[in-house]
Amino acid sequence: MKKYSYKDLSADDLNLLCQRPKMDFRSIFGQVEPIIEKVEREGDAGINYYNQKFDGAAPDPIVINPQQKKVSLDSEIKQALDTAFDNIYRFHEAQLPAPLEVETMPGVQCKRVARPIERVGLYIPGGTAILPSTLMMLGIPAMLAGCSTIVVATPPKSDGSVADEILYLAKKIGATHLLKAGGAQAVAGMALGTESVPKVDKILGPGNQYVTVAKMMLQNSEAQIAIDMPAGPSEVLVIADGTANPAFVAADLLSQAEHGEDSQVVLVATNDFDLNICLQAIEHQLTELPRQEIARKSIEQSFSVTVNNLDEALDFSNRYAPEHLILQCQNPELYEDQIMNAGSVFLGKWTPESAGDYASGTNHTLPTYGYARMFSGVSVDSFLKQITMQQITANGLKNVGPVIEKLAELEELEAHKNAVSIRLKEIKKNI
Ligand code: HSO
Ligand code: ZN
Repeated sequence: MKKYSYKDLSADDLNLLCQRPKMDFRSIFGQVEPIIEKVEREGDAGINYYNQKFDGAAPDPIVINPQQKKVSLDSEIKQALDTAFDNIYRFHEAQLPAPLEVETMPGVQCKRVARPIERVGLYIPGGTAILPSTLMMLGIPAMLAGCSTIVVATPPKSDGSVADEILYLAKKIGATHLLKAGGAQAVAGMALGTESVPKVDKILGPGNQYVTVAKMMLQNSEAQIAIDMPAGPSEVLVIADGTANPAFVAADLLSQAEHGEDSQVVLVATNDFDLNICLQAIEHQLTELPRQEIARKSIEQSFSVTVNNLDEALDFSNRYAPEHLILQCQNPELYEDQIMNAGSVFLGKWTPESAGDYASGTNHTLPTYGYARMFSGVSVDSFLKQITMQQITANGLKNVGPVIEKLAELEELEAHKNAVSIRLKEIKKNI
Protein backbone atom coordinates (compact mmCIF):
# COMPACT_ATOMS: atom_id res chain seq x y z
CA MET A 1 0.00 0.00 0.00
CA LYS A 2 1.55 3.32 -1.07
CA LYS A 3 1.46 6.10 1.55
CA TYR A 4 0.83 9.77 0.84
CA SER A 5 0.36 12.83 2.99
CA TYR A 6 -2.39 15.23 1.97
CA LYS A 7 -0.32 18.31 2.84
CA ASP A 8 2.44 17.34 0.38
CA LEU A 9 0.07 16.79 -2.53
CA SER A 10 -0.37 19.50 -5.16
CA ALA A 11 -3.67 19.89 -7.02
CA ASP A 12 -2.17 17.92 -9.91
CA ASP A 13 -1.04 15.13 -7.57
CA LEU A 14 -4.53 14.95 -6.09
CA ASN A 15 -6.06 14.66 -9.53
CA LEU A 16 -3.65 11.92 -10.47
CA LEU A 17 -4.38 9.96 -7.30
CA CYS A 18 -8.09 10.19 -7.98
CA GLN A 19 -7.72 8.79 -11.48
CA ARG A 20 -8.64 5.15 -11.95
CA PRO A 21 -6.55 2.77 -14.07
CA LYS A 22 -7.21 3.31 -17.77
CA MET A 23 -9.69 0.86 -19.24
CA ASP A 24 -8.70 -0.08 -22.75
CA PHE A 25 -12.13 -0.73 -24.20
CA ARG A 26 -11.04 -0.17 -27.77
CA SER A 27 -9.10 -3.43 -27.98
CA ILE A 28 -12.17 -5.32 -26.75
CA PHE A 29 -14.53 -3.71 -29.25
CA GLY A 30 -13.03 -5.86 -31.98
CA GLN A 31 -13.67 -9.05 -29.99
CA VAL A 32 -17.21 -8.18 -28.99
CA GLU A 33 -18.42 -7.05 -32.42
CA PRO A 34 -18.39 -10.52 -34.04
CA ILE A 35 -20.24 -11.93 -31.03
CA ILE A 36 -23.02 -9.38 -31.42
CA GLU A 37 -23.15 -10.01 -35.19
CA LYS A 38 -23.38 -13.78 -34.79
CA VAL A 39 -26.19 -13.50 -32.25
CA GLU A 40 -27.98 -11.07 -34.56
CA ARG A 41 -27.64 -13.50 -37.49
CA GLU A 42 -28.17 -16.84 -35.76
CA GLY A 43 -30.24 -16.05 -32.66
CA ASP A 44 -30.31 -18.86 -30.07
CA ALA A 45 -27.74 -20.91 -31.99
CA GLY A 46 -25.37 -17.92 -31.97
CA ILE A 47 -25.76 -17.58 -28.20
CA ASN A 48 -25.15 -21.27 -27.65
CA TYR A 49 -22.07 -21.23 -29.91
CA TYR A 50 -20.44 -18.80 -27.47
CA ASN A 51 -21.91 -20.54 -24.42
CA GLN A 52 -20.07 -23.66 -25.52
CA LYS A 53 -16.91 -21.75 -26.33
CA PHE A 54 -16.68 -19.70 -23.10
CA ASP A 55 -18.64 -21.66 -20.48
CA GLY A 56 -18.32 -25.19 -21.83
CA ALA A 57 -22.07 -25.81 -22.01
CA ALA A 58 -24.78 -25.37 -24.61
CA PRO A 59 -28.04 -25.59 -22.64
CA ASP A 60 -31.12 -26.68 -24.50
CA PRO A 61 -33.41 -24.85 -24.14
CA ILE A 62 -31.41 -21.72 -23.38
CA VAL A 63 -34.45 -19.94 -21.97
CA ILE A 64 -36.67 -21.38 -19.26
CA ASN A 65 -39.67 -20.02 -17.40
CA PRO A 66 -38.47 -19.96 -13.79
CA GLN A 67 -42.05 -19.82 -12.51
CA GLN A 68 -42.57 -23.40 -13.71
CA LYS A 69 -39.50 -24.78 -11.95
CA LYS A 70 -39.38 -26.42 -8.53
CA VAL A 71 -36.46 -25.45 -6.30
CA SER A 72 -35.43 -26.69 -2.92
CA LEU A 73 -32.87 -24.82 -0.87
CA ASP A 74 -30.98 -25.43 2.32
CA SER A 75 -33.27 -23.96 4.99
CA GLU A 76 -30.64 -21.62 6.49
CA ILE A 77 -29.73 -20.25 3.08
CA LYS A 78 -33.40 -19.80 2.27
CA GLN A 79 -34.00 -17.95 5.51
CA ALA A 80 -31.03 -15.63 4.94
CA LEU A 81 -32.16 -14.91 1.38
CA ASP A 82 -35.72 -14.26 2.54
CA THR A 83 -34.66 -11.86 5.30
CA ALA A 84 -32.33 -9.93 2.99
CA PHE A 85 -35.10 -9.91 0.37
CA ASP A 86 -37.57 -8.38 2.87
CA ASN A 87 -35.17 -5.61 3.92
CA ILE A 88 -34.27 -4.73 0.32
CA TYR A 89 -37.96 -4.84 -0.61
CA ARG A 90 -38.93 -2.49 2.23
CA PHE A 91 -36.27 0.09 1.42
CA HIS A 92 -37.06 0.04 -2.30
CA GLU A 93 -40.84 0.03 -1.83
CA ALA A 94 -40.50 3.37 -0.06
CA GLN A 95 -38.86 4.73 -3.23
CA LEU A 96 -42.02 4.39 -5.33
CA PRO A 97 -42.74 7.94 -6.48
CA ALA A 98 -45.72 9.85 -5.13
CA PRO A 99 -48.07 11.43 -7.74
CA LEU A 100 -47.04 14.96 -8.71
CA GLU A 101 -49.59 17.55 -9.83
CA VAL A 102 -49.20 21.34 -9.99
CA GLU A 103 -51.53 24.09 -11.20
CA THR A 104 -48.91 26.49 -12.57
CA MET A 105 -51.49 29.20 -13.44
CA PRO A 106 -55.25 29.14 -12.82
CA GLY A 107 -56.64 26.60 -15.29
CA VAL A 108 -53.21 25.21 -16.28
CA GLN A 109 -52.79 21.78 -14.76
CA CYS A 110 -49.47 19.89 -15.09
CA LYS A 111 -48.87 16.31 -13.94
CA ARG A 112 -46.03 13.83 -13.88
CA VAL A 113 -46.79 10.11 -13.78
CA ALA A 114 -44.40 7.18 -13.55
CA ARG A 115 -44.70 4.12 -15.77
CA PRO A 116 -42.54 0.99 -15.72
CA ILE A 117 -40.03 0.26 -18.44
CA GLU A 118 -41.91 -2.73 -19.72
CA ARG A 119 -39.15 -5.15 -20.74
CA VAL A 120 -35.91 -5.33 -18.79
CA GLY A 121 -32.86 -7.60 -18.83
CA LEU A 122 -30.98 -8.27 -15.59
CA TYR A 123 -27.43 -9.52 -16.01
CA ILE A 124 -26.14 -11.63 -13.12
CA PRO A 125 -22.43 -12.48 -13.47
CA GLY A 126 -21.21 -16.03 -12.90
CA GLY A 127 -17.51 -16.82 -12.97
CA THR A 128 -15.67 -17.35 -9.70
CA ALA A 129 -18.74 -16.90 -7.50
CA ILE A 130 -22.52 -17.00 -7.80
CA LEU A 131 -24.13 -13.66 -7.02
CA PRO A 132 -27.70 -14.16 -5.81
CA SER A 133 -27.40 -10.83 -3.96
CA THR A 134 -27.08 -9.02 -7.31
CA LEU A 135 -30.28 -10.68 -8.49
CA MET A 136 -32.09 -9.25 -5.47
CA MET A 137 -30.58 -5.79 -6.04
CA LEU A 138 -31.82 -5.71 -9.63
CA GLY A 139 -34.92 -7.87 -9.41
CA ILE A 140 -36.62 -6.30 -6.39
CA PRO A 141 -36.76 -2.75 -7.82
CA ALA A 142 -37.82 -4.17 -11.21
CA MET A 143 -40.65 -6.06 -9.54
CA LEU A 144 -41.72 -3.00 -7.51
CA ALA A 145 -41.66 -0.76 -10.57
CA GLY A 146 -44.02 -3.19 -12.31
CA CYS A 147 -41.88 -4.26 -15.29
CA SER A 148 -43.92 -6.85 -17.18
CA THR A 149 -41.11 -8.78 -18.90
CA ILE A 150 -38.13 -9.51 -16.69
CA VAL A 151 -35.34 -11.52 -18.30
CA VAL A 152 -32.64 -12.77 -15.95
CA ALA A 153 -29.43 -13.76 -17.73
CA THR A 154 -26.68 -15.72 -16.05
CA PRO A 155 -23.91 -18.01 -17.38
CA PRO A 156 -24.71 -21.75 -17.20
CA LYS A 157 -22.61 -24.17 -15.17
CA SER A 158 -20.71 -26.77 -17.20
CA ASP A 159 -23.69 -29.18 -16.91
CA GLY A 160 -25.96 -26.51 -18.40
CA SER A 161 -27.77 -25.72 -15.14
CA VAL A 162 -27.89 -22.56 -13.03
CA ALA A 163 -27.55 -22.32 -9.25
CA ASP A 164 -30.68 -23.14 -7.22
CA GLU A 165 -30.35 -19.82 -5.37
CA ILE A 166 -30.58 -17.93 -8.68
CA LEU A 167 -33.60 -19.98 -9.73
CA TYR A 168 -35.27 -19.42 -6.36
CA LEU A 169 -34.81 -15.64 -6.55
CA ALA A 170 -35.75 -15.45 -10.22
CA LYS A 171 -39.10 -16.97 -9.23
CA LYS A 172 -39.46 -14.70 -6.24
CA ILE A 173 -38.88 -11.46 -8.16
CA GLY A 174 -41.38 -12.58 -10.80
CA ALA A 175 -38.89 -13.11 -13.64
CA THR A 176 -40.64 -14.21 -16.82
CA HIS A 177 -37.55 -15.66 -18.51
CA LEU A 178 -34.27 -17.14 -17.32
CA LEU A 179 -31.62 -16.98 -20.04
CA LYS A 180 -28.80 -19.42 -19.46
CA ALA A 181 -26.05 -17.37 -21.03
CA GLY A 182 -23.38 -14.94 -19.93
CA GLY A 183 -20.94 -12.51 -21.50
CA ALA A 184 -21.49 -10.41 -24.59
CA GLN A 185 -23.68 -13.13 -26.13
CA ALA A 186 -26.25 -12.79 -23.33
CA VAL A 187 -26.28 -9.00 -23.62
CA ALA A 188 -26.66 -9.21 -27.40
CA GLY A 189 -29.49 -11.74 -27.08
CA MET A 190 -31.46 -9.48 -24.74
CA ALA A 191 -30.76 -6.27 -26.68
CA LEU A 192 -31.66 -7.72 -30.08
CA GLY A 193 -34.07 -10.52 -29.23
CA THR A 194 -33.92 -14.08 -30.60
CA GLU A 195 -36.42 -16.92 -31.17
CA SER A 196 -36.61 -17.53 -27.43
CA VAL A 197 -35.18 -14.38 -25.82
CA PRO A 198 -37.52 -11.40 -25.84
CA LYS A 199 -35.96 -8.13 -26.90
CA VAL A 200 -35.71 -5.82 -23.86
CA ASP A 201 -35.67 -2.02 -23.50
CA LYS A 202 -33.05 -1.72 -20.78
CA ILE A 203 -30.20 -3.93 -19.58
CA LEU A 204 -28.86 -3.60 -16.06
CA GLY A 205 -26.22 -5.34 -14.02
CA PRO A 206 -22.51 -5.64 -13.50
CA GLY A 207 -20.20 -7.78 -15.60
CA ASN A 208 -16.70 -8.21 -16.93
CA GLN A 209 -15.21 -5.99 -19.63
CA TYR A 210 -16.91 -7.97 -22.41
CA VAL A 211 -20.31 -7.46 -20.83
CA THR A 212 -19.61 -3.76 -20.29
CA VAL A 213 -18.42 -3.25 -23.86
CA ALA A 214 -21.40 -5.16 -25.28
CA LYS A 215 -23.74 -2.92 -23.26
CA MET A 216 -21.93 0.19 -24.48
CA MET A 217 -21.90 -0.91 -28.14
CA LEU A 218 -25.55 -1.97 -28.18
CA GLN A 219 -26.62 1.22 -26.45
CA ASN A 220 -25.13 3.11 -29.38
CA SER A 221 -26.65 0.86 -32.04
CA GLU A 222 -30.04 0.56 -33.70
CA ALA A 223 -31.01 -1.91 -30.96
CA GLN A 224 -32.56 0.98 -29.01
CA ILE A 225 -31.68 -0.08 -25.53
CA ALA A 226 -30.78 1.83 -22.41
CA ILE A 227 -28.21 0.64 -19.90
CA ASP A 228 -27.90 1.32 -16.19
CA MET A 229 -24.52 3.03 -15.97
CA PRO A 230 -20.91 2.79 -17.14
CA ALA A 231 -19.05 0.18 -15.10
CA GLY A 232 -15.51 -0.15 -13.79
CA PRO A 233 -13.83 -2.23 -11.07
CA SER A 234 -15.44 -1.91 -7.65
CA GLU A 235 -14.10 0.51 -5.02
CA VAL A 236 -14.11 1.46 -1.37
CA LEU A 237 -12.72 4.52 0.37
CA VAL A 238 -12.48 4.32 4.16
CA ILE A 239 -12.09 7.46 6.26
CA ALA A 240 -10.67 6.65 9.69
CA ASP A 241 -9.80 8.81 12.71
CA GLY A 242 -8.12 7.98 16.02
CA THR A 243 -11.31 6.38 17.34
CA ALA A 244 -11.49 3.82 14.51
CA ASN A 245 -10.68 0.18 15.17
CA PRO A 246 -7.71 -0.63 12.85
CA ALA A 247 -8.80 -4.28 12.54
CA PHE A 248 -12.30 -3.21 11.41
CA VAL A 249 -10.77 -0.83 8.88
CA ALA A 250 -8.53 -3.63 7.60
CA ALA A 251 -11.53 -5.96 7.30
CA ASP A 252 -13.51 -3.40 5.29
CA LEU A 253 -10.60 -2.74 2.92
CA LEU A 254 -10.16 -6.48 2.36
CA SER A 255 -13.87 -7.11 1.80
CA GLN A 256 -13.68 -4.93 -1.27
CA ALA A 257 -10.18 -6.09 -2.28
CA GLU A 258 -11.34 -9.72 -2.56
CA HIS A 259 -13.72 -8.81 -5.40
CA GLY A 260 -10.92 -8.57 -7.96
CA GLU A 261 -7.25 -7.82 -8.51
CA ASP A 262 -8.30 -4.52 -9.99
CA SER A 263 -10.54 -3.50 -7.03
CA GLN A 264 -9.72 0.03 -5.90
CA VAL A 265 -9.07 0.32 -2.18
CA VAL A 266 -8.28 3.67 -0.52
CA LEU A 267 -7.66 4.57 3.12
CA VAL A 268 -7.84 8.21 4.21
CA ALA A 269 -6.75 8.55 7.83
CA THR A 270 -6.12 11.35 10.30
CA ASN A 271 -2.69 11.51 12.01
CA ASP A 272 -3.97 9.87 15.18
CA PHE A 273 -5.15 6.71 13.39
CA ASP A 274 -2.69 3.86 13.88
CA LEU A 275 -1.81 3.11 10.27
CA ASN A 276 0.90 0.58 11.11
CA ILE A 277 -1.40 -1.53 13.26
CA CYS A 278 -3.94 -1.42 10.43
CA LEU A 279 -1.35 -2.58 7.88
CA GLN A 280 -0.38 -5.43 10.19
CA ALA A 281 -4.05 -6.35 10.57
CA ILE A 282 -4.39 -6.44 6.78
CA GLU A 283 -1.43 -8.83 6.55
CA HIS A 284 -2.79 -11.00 9.31
CA GLN A 285 -6.36 -11.15 7.96
CA LEU A 286 -5.10 -11.76 4.42
CA THR A 287 -3.48 -15.04 5.41
CA GLU A 288 -6.89 -16.40 6.44
CA LEU A 289 -8.72 -15.52 3.24
CA PRO A 290 -9.48 -18.12 0.57
CA ARG A 291 -9.25 -15.34 -2.02
CA GLN A 292 -5.94 -14.18 -0.59
CA GLU A 293 -4.17 -13.99 -3.97
CA ILE A 294 -6.77 -11.69 -5.48
CA ALA A 295 -7.06 -9.48 -2.39
CA ARG A 296 -3.29 -9.19 -2.04
CA LYS A 297 -2.86 -7.93 -5.60
CA SER A 298 -5.56 -5.32 -5.06
CA ILE A 299 -4.06 -4.18 -1.73
CA GLU A 300 -0.59 -3.91 -3.30
CA GLN A 301 -1.94 -1.37 -5.78
CA SER A 302 -3.92 0.54 -3.17
CA PHE A 303 -2.88 3.65 -1.25
CA SER A 304 -3.42 5.61 1.93
CA VAL A 305 -3.54 9.38 2.42
CA THR A 306 -2.82 10.93 5.80
CA VAL A 307 -4.82 14.07 6.53
CA ASN A 308 -4.78 16.67 9.30
CA ASN A 309 -8.51 16.57 9.95
CA LEU A 310 -11.78 15.11 8.73
CA ASP A 311 -12.57 18.14 6.56
CA GLU A 312 -9.49 17.32 4.48
CA ALA A 313 -10.55 13.67 4.42
CA LEU A 314 -13.96 14.57 3.03
CA ASP A 315 -12.43 16.93 0.51
CA PHE A 316 -10.28 14.07 -0.80
CA SER A 317 -13.20 11.66 -0.81
CA ASN A 318 -15.38 14.10 -2.77
CA ARG A 319 -12.64 14.45 -5.37
CA TYR A 320 -12.25 10.68 -5.61
CA ALA A 321 -16.04 10.05 -5.73
CA PRO A 322 -15.90 6.43 -4.46
CA GLU A 323 -18.48 3.76 -5.13
CA HIS A 324 -18.53 2.99 -1.39
CA LEU A 325 -17.54 5.43 1.34
CA ILE A 326 -17.08 4.18 4.91
CA LEU A 327 -16.77 6.71 7.74
CA GLN A 328 -15.14 5.16 10.79
CA CYS A 329 -14.83 8.25 12.95
CA GLN A 330 -16.47 9.91 15.91
CA ASN A 331 -20.00 11.22 15.22
CA PRO A 332 -19.95 10.31 11.53
CA GLU A 333 -23.49 11.65 11.03
CA LEU A 334 -22.13 15.18 11.53
CA TYR A 335 -20.35 14.86 8.17
CA GLU A 336 -23.34 13.74 6.11
CA ASP A 337 -23.90 17.19 4.63
CA GLN A 338 -20.29 17.41 3.48
CA ILE A 339 -20.52 14.24 1.40
CA MET A 340 -21.06 15.32 -2.20
CA ASN A 341 -19.86 12.42 -4.36
CA ALA A 342 -20.27 8.76 -3.35
CA GLY A 343 -22.39 5.81 -4.47
CA SER A 344 -23.34 4.52 -1.03
CA VAL A 345 -22.16 5.62 2.43
CA PHE A 346 -21.61 3.54 5.59
CA LEU A 347 -21.59 5.51 8.83
CA GLY A 348 -19.83 4.41 12.01
CA LYS A 349 -17.82 1.47 13.14
CA TRP A 350 -20.71 -0.99 13.33
CA THR A 351 -21.65 -0.47 9.68
CA PRO A 352 -19.53 -2.62 7.36
CA GLU A 353 -19.93 -2.32 3.61
CA SER A 354 -20.97 -5.97 3.53
CA ALA A 355 -24.26 -4.90 5.16
CA GLY A 356 -25.17 -2.91 2.06
CA ASP A 357 -23.75 -5.59 -0.23
CA TYR A 358 -26.21 -8.14 1.10
CA ALA A 359 -28.91 -7.40 3.53
CA SER A 360 -29.49 -4.01 5.15
CA GLY A 361 -31.80 -2.81 2.39
CA THR A 362 -29.78 -0.39 0.21
CA ASN A 363 -28.75 -1.31 -3.33
CA HIS A 364 -25.28 -2.58 -4.19
CA THR A 365 -25.33 -1.79 -7.91
CA LEU A 366 -23.50 1.51 -7.72
CA PRO A 367 -21.50 3.93 -9.85
CA THR A 368 -17.74 3.28 -9.98
CA TYR A 369 -14.79 4.87 -11.78
CA GLY A 370 -15.62 8.40 -10.56
CA TYR A 371 -19.11 8.28 -12.07
CA ALA A 372 -20.53 8.81 -8.56
CA ARG A 373 -20.07 12.49 -9.46
CA MET A 374 -23.06 12.30 -11.81
CA PHE A 375 -24.74 8.87 -11.56
CA SER A 376 -26.85 7.28 -8.83
CA GLY A 377 -26.94 3.62 -7.92
CA VAL A 378 -29.74 1.36 -9.10
CA SER A 379 -33.10 2.09 -7.48
CA VAL A 380 -36.79 1.81 -8.36
CA ASP A 381 -36.25 4.90 -10.57
CA SER A 382 -33.91 2.87 -12.78
CA PHE A 383 -36.94 0.83 -13.89
CA LEU A 384 -39.33 3.72 -14.42
CA LYS A 385 -39.77 6.52 -16.85
CA GLN A 386 -41.68 9.68 -16.09
CA ILE A 387 -44.43 10.93 -18.37
CA THR A 388 -45.72 14.48 -18.10
CA MET A 389 -49.37 15.32 -18.78
CA GLN A 390 -51.27 18.60 -18.90
CA GLN A 391 -54.78 19.85 -19.22
CA ILE A 392 -55.70 23.50 -19.81
CA THR A 393 -59.16 24.99 -19.45
CA ALA A 394 -60.48 27.84 -21.63
CA ASN A 395 -59.75 30.16 -18.78
CA GLY A 396 -56.29 28.68 -18.41
CA LEU A 397 -55.57 29.29 -22.09
CA LYS A 398 -56.63 32.90 -21.65
CA ASN A 399 -54.00 33.13 -18.90
CA VAL A 400 -51.07 31.37 -20.55
CA GLY A 401 -51.99 31.86 -24.24
CA PRO A 402 -50.57 35.38 -24.69
CA VAL A 403 -47.23 34.24 -23.25
CA ILE A 404 -47.09 31.38 -25.78
CA GLU A 405 -48.03 33.72 -28.65
CA LYS A 406 -45.29 36.16 -27.70
CA LEU A 407 -42.60 33.49 -27.43
CA ALA A 408 -43.66 31.78 -30.68
CA GLU A 409 -43.45 35.18 -32.36
CA LEU A 410 -39.94 35.64 -30.97
CA GLU A 411 -38.88 32.30 -32.43
CA GLU A 412 -40.71 33.08 -35.69
CA LEU A 413 -42.75 29.89 -35.45
CA GLU A 414 -46.06 31.13 -36.75
CA ALA A 415 -47.88 27.78 -36.71
CA HIS A 416 -47.11 27.43 -33.02
CA LYS A 417 -48.60 30.87 -32.37
CA ASN A 418 -51.63 30.06 -34.47
CA ALA A 419 -52.43 26.90 -32.48
CA VAL A 420 -53.13 29.25 -29.58
CA SER A 421 -54.60 32.24 -31.47
CA ILE A 422 -57.20 30.09 -33.24
CA ARG A 423 -58.46 28.88 -29.87
CA LEU A 424 -58.39 32.29 -28.17
CA LYS A 425 -60.55 33.64 -31.01
CA GLU A 426 -63.02 30.84 -30.47
CA ILE A 427 -63.16 31.58 -26.75
CA LYS A 428 -63.83 35.31 -27.45
CA LYS A 429 -66.60 34.43 -29.90
CA ASN A 430 -68.38 32.41 -27.25
CA ILE A 431 -68.57 35.15 -24.62
N1 HSO B 1 -19.48 -4.96 -3.36
C1 HSO B 1 -20.08 -5.33 -4.63
C2 HSO B 1 -21.35 -6.05 -4.53
C3 HSO B 1 -21.29 -7.42 -3.93
N2 HSO B 1 -20.59 -7.76 -2.86
C4 HSO B 1 -21.97 -8.54 -4.30
C5 HSO B 1 -20.82 -9.06 -2.58
N3 HSO B 1 -21.65 -9.53 -3.47
C6 HSO B 1 -20.34 -4.06 -5.43
O1 HSO B 1 -19.20 -3.31 -5.55
ZN1 ZN C 1 -18.91 -6.66 -2.14
